[in-house]
Amino acid sequence: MSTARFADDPHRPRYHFLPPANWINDPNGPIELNGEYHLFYQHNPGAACWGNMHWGHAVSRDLVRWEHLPPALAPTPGGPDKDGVFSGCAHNVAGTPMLFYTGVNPEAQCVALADARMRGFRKFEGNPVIAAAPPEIQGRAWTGFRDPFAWKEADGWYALIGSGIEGTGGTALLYRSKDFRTWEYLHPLCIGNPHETGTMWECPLFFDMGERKHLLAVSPYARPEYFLGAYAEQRFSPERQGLLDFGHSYYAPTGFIDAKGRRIVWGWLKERRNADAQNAAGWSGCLSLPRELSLHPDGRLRVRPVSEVEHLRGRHRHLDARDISPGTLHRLEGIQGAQLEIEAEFEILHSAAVGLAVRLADAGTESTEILYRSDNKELYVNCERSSADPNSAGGLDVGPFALAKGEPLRLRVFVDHSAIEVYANERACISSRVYPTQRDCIHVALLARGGAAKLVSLDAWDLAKT
Ligand code: DQQ
Repeated sequence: MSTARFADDPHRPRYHFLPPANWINDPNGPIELNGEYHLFYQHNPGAACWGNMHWGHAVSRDLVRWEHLPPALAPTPGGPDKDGVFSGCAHNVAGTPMLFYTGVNPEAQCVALADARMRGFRKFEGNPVIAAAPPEIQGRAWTGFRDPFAWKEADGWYALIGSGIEGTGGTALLYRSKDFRTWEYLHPLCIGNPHETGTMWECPLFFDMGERKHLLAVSPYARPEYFLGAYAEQRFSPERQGLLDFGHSYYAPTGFIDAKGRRIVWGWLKERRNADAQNAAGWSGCLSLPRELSLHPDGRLRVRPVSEVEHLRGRHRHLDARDISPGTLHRLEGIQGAQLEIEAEFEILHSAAVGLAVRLADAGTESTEILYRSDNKELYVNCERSSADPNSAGGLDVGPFALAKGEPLRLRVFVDHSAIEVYANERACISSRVYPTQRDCIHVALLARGGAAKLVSLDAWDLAKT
């Protein structure tokens, strides 16, 4: 389908992944097969709102340029997925690529088999492969049963299914299989604190991170949380915890381990404008850039865009060191655009807050500020003044972030029309959505508050449309 009708849309992202039209939510089943990356996603092919869930499908050789293929899975009338093909994963099972997903009403787990090139799909005649959750978990009712995430161990396949225990906490139920078709329930992998991570975990993701650590990420109807910890005897003991992204737009991340051993994850970047605006636009949602997760030497989670994102870089500009006096915006005359990557390093010096403004209007009336606050140890994207349109929510995307003494602030910022992604020192991320009303919201500025800071260097690139 041609996307020509969106050519003048000022808000549609140009290098973030999204379908040719209509609705996208969760990424599903990323997999590398025969040198190609396949990405699936929750898709409503008929409207720019959630409903009639299909698995959309795209293929790429470099994780950034995608060719759209016909949807891989659609609801089958009368089948266990008649009311929607919900989220899941994909694996190569003894030479047969297989999709593992949830059918709904009631929630049941299903599989589909693909041809060797992953261009044709056929649902397994024995579906559902897991007809129902255990009647109760630890003597209590469960809160949901969906979004299988599988991996292989020496003795066979394991899978987590997102769930929760009423009055107790969110959980991921662990299953085991030899053939991906017959699954045996084991037990909850771990159970969360209901006050921190609710009583339902959607879209569990579980990676062996090396260094004898595993990562569990879950989407608890709030910003996705990750746990790093030890996995032994089929139980997981969290040791560290954090938000995968501080942005309120980021949800339902999933990922896979590619042939190079990289743990690669996408999340859904939800819209922040009302349903009428989404319908009028003819599209809704996009995915984050593919992010590589690994461990810093000190054991903290390291997050950065995959290196292939650099393939998008076009015209480059560089700025040398300069002081940033407090209280005024220092507009960067040579650097303008709505489709940019900016890499900047700052010394905090005496400032209480330092960072950048992007999507800044000529007259300064609309602006999105990306700031590190050394006074209260926070990183944030302030969207309160991003748009004069009352139908788009502003909001503050903020999370805890502290620099060590003398450590510079290293920001990597991706501006893609309405999609903004910020990476700080490869250990914190913020995704936001902004809808400036003025076409001249293309400026970039430096800013400091409460004292002077210093720009050590800044590089900016125009990024190509994919
Ligand atoms: N989205 C899917 C579900 C999942 C939720 C439905 C998370 O499978 O739990 O579109 O956004």
